Amino acid sequence: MMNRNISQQPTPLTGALVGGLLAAPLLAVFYLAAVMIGTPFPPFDLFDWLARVLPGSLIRAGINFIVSIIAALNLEDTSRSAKTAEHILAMALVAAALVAAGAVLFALLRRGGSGRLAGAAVGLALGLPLAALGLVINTSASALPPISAMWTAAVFAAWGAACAWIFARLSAAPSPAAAGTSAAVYVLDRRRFLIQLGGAAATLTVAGAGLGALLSRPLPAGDEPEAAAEPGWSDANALPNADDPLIPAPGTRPEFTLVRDHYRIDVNSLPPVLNEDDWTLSVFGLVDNPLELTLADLRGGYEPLHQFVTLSCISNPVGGDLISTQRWTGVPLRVILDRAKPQINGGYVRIRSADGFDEILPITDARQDERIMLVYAWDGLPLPVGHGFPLRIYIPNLYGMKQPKWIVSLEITDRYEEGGYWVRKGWDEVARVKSTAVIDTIAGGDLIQDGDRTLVPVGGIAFAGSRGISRVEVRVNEGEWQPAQLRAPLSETTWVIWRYDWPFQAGHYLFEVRCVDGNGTPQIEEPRDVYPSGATGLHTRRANL
Ligand SMILES: Nc1nc2c(c(=O)[nH]1)N[C@H]1C(S)=C(S)[C@@H](COP(=O)(O)O)O[C@H]1N2
Ligand SMILES: [Mo]
Repeated sequence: MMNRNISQQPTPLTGALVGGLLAAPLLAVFYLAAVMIGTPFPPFDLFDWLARVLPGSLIRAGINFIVSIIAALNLEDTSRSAKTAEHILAMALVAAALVAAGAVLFALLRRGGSGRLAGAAVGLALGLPLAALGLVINTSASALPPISAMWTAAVFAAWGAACAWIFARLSAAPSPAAAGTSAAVYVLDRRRFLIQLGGAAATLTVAGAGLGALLSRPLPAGDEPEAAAEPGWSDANALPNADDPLIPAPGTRPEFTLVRDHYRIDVNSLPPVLNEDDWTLSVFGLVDNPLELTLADLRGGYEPLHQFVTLSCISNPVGGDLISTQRWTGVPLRVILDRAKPQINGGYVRIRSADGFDEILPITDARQDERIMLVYAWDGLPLPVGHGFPLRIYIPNLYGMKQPKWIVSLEITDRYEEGGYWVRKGWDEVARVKSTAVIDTIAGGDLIQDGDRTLVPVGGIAFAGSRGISRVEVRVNEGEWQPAQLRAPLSETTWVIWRYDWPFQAGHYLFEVRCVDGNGTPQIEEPRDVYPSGATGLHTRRANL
């Protein structure tokens, strides 16, 4: 036994550094295994679990924080950028936990005891809960659950053992060459070792992550259509309003959103991957005829209903990009309910999803509104994984938060008990779409000569759920409100494209837009935040013409 002063032993601070250095290769190894053998990526499981158990106010603050950064950085695609930010946050969280664990481990080791064992124990203290979380919450991994759990625990144990080995290496007497020389040399040796360690960790990380990216595609983002080779409905068909003479102002967003461009919002780091072969829709509860329907039953057994649908997230700010329009195909919920034969007239359908998400819908809504449907296709193709494969619901007039994806069951019940996932976190129980109009473009580069007048095309969208839009008005520099022209919408439940050709005069201008819904109700002009009921207010844009 060497007689060594405890002050020569690495401190908890060094432990924090070592723990953090080794966090990077640990993440890389998890990533590599995730893309190669389909094991879970534990940071995402931790993040998804936190998203479910933390109070709504905290989640909201987090989302606001991410969205404001995305806005400040002027990033293009909010839902994709937000997901990336969440992924980075998830990894940072685990890295921070490993920094703390490294400090704890070194503090323990300074007190003596078996290094490797203590290392593995501290590693497992993190690894075992994360392995358990993976078993409970992960819906995207394809590896067998026991293998996934053992893998997660083993990698964390290995991290701890490696930290302990480094502690021992740092505590060891200086090399023979340095023996007998000053403490400064000893410190230097330590420093060199730590730098080498950093280099090795970086190399391992880059190699692991690079290999993962090379060998396989990156972790599925979930928004790529499965059968990208297959043409969609819109590749072969004209849109129903193709002959409308009103051409959108140049720069207006596409009226029909490509599937790959559709915004995507859900509470999962990676979308649940459900296998068509072992998926069924269970319809149970207060019914005479419980059902277990396969996807083939739903596709083949009922007359398909096609609807053009604009879906908006309740978190979409006025003028935001969390709103898209697609062609949805499915079976009216009423038809399925009729087959299941509810034993009650009133009551509710509790819709449950593979990711633990849920919502509740009055049965009378489904009975009265044939447009409420169980959806299995977008643009004539199976739903992409990220958008709810194999089954989601469409409920006109409501924000996306009320419309579960990845549905696994419908329970017919006479008890409301509590609202759905986001309602329990404080969002509006009804979540009816607020009427809003948005200026997409003031096309100063596309001036129109109209006799002796020059016009600037101004245009955008207006949306009021299934209430439709009857009027859009624009005003410039707080002058008179002027009516815009409306293009025929793709359906009664989609957004409307509007256009206003403004008589051009050079200068600096403020453009504002507002709308009136199909019932004649004007939009709310007062600016309100997205929380709790959806954003309201006038959309404005400045232009230097
Ligand atoms: N199972 C499940 N369904 C869900 C969600 C979810 O997190 N899990 N998010 C909802 C929200 S908040 C919105 S806005 C829409 C978005 O659908 P999209 O991603 O296909 O655009 O899905 C809804 N359905
Ligand atoms: Mo949403």
